[in-house]
Amino acid sequence: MLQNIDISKWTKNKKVISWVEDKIKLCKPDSVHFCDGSKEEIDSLLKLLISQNKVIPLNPKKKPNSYLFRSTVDDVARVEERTFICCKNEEDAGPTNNWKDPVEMKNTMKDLFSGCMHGRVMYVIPFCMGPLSSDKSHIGIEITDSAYVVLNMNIMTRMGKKVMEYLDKDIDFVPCIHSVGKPLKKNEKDDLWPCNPENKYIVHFPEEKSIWSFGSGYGGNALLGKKCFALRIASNMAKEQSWLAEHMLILGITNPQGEKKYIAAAFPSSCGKTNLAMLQPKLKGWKVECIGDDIAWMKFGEDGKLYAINPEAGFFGVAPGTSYQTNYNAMKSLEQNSLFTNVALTEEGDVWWEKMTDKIPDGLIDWQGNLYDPKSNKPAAHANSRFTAPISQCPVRDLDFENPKGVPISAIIFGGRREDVVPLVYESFDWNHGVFLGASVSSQTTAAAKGEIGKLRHDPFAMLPFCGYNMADYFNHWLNLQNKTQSSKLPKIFYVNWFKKNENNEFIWPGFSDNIRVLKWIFERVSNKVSAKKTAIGYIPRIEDLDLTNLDISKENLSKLFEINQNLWLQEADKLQTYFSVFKDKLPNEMVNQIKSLRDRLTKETKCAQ
Ligand code: OXD
Ligand code: MN
Repeated sequence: MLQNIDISKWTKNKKVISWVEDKIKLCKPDSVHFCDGSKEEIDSLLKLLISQNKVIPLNPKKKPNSYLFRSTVDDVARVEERTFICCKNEEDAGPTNNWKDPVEMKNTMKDLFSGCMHGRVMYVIPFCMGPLSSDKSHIGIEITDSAYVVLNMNIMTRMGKKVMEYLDKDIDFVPCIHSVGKPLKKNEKDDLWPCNPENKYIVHFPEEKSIWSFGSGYGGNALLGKKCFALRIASNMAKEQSWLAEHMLILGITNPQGEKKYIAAAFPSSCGKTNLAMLQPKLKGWKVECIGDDIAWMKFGEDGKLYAINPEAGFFGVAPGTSYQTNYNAMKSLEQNSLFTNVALTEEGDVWWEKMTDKIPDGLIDWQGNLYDPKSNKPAAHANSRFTAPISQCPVRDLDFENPKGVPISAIIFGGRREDVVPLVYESFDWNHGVFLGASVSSQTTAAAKGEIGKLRHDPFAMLPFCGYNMADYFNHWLNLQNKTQSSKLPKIFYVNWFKKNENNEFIWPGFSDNIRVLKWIFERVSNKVSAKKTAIGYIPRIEDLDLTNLDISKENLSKLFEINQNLWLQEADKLQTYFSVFKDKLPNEMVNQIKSLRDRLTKETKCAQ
């Protein structure tokens, strides 16, 4: 039994002291470790994990200071059906979230966490989401019994000693507690990837702004700074304080004349945010630089513009599909000091995943640790396998990444994975219409969350799994932002779809580096340099304004890319109306008006696209 831990030696913040004391009493760990984020600390954790066979060091000649973890088969993705928003009124969580009464859920949590760290070390991780000196940043403390979480949080957040001076100043913090949910009896041998698949709970208390996560050691379920704090809890903070916490990448784009603009873009999980955030432009003279690939916090500056920071410090990217051809900068970012989860291992002690190279290396070990049989029809790396790499290693990291002011956002892009209906790019008529475009995002599902893959689902603002309150109130929050500033200061809103297919089931648009052609049009639209064609769904590019230099694309494919099929769009409007009906009378009237206007425009304009 653990006794006499003097937490006041670690911090003077009374709220922190009593919270940590309380959690020690509840979880009953064998020991407590206050993380300082030093290299020595990280090295000794790795040494411990290596001695326990819980991690595989990669060949330092291939991937210096990098490590491979393998989870169990039942702990490979976010678990949306086990994710809960616990506020007093069920209506405040809304129909798209799983709601539970906070008092009941707190009791359930206390029961589960009681003694859950027996035989384990409790790690206490102070962390900052966003640059340390920024007034847009927020602090959290994660208590966890997983060393894997500590190692990942060390890359994904600013953590350890550097956060303590802020905590000591009595700054408020978001308390986050996590356990793999597998207490050890005396002399019981630990699992290589301890977890408790039958009892997973990812729980948020938005009113008190706290997070409790139990049973899973994986990604967004366990690294609580990411989806739980930076999106679900932060979206509540943002609603209360008139800012935005969004599932968006942030990139800087510079034209050949040296003018620079910043763009934020929201796509559902595993739809190419990381690729877009650091793309290598095909067009000469254009440059893209990366601020972030997953989350944006945007607050109004004194000049009335929206300024964005990336609350994270690392990439927790989907590995399969990433290659030097498709995302050179991501590959460079993960060449060293990186962690890998559920990827395959080569004979040389390097990592591999599907589409990294054309040829599958011989003698691969798959993500479950077995010799890989390429004829098995199974992937060698899990479809949701990940790399964790520091943003500081990204060759195109934007110089303003650490700027405490953030960067001014000129355009916001929404998008999804749609084989048909939705054109390559279109622009909203105004802010209300832009909010409607965000609300109408739908996409085919991917392996990022447990469940069926390839099914079309509505995912408003790509925030369906991440909005920590009633989505209808969230639509309203977005609509109301226009009252906080002049409309000329607000970003313009666009919608893109890289995934349209032709009759032969082939992708029409090459995507990746060629997406610069679309970004260029957006850049020129926000600079008022090009006009556009008005259609029933929004403004689309005039073909002569889309830079197609050196792109081999047929006329038929091009017109398919921008086709606006009246019938399909009317069906789209019907589906959206049915989807919106789940919000009942909470749905802002403006959304109803937008559907009606869309229908009116579609029926008036018989021929929109050509
Ligand atoms: C992620 C996700 O991990 O969206 O970023 O699932
Ligand atoms: Mn994401």
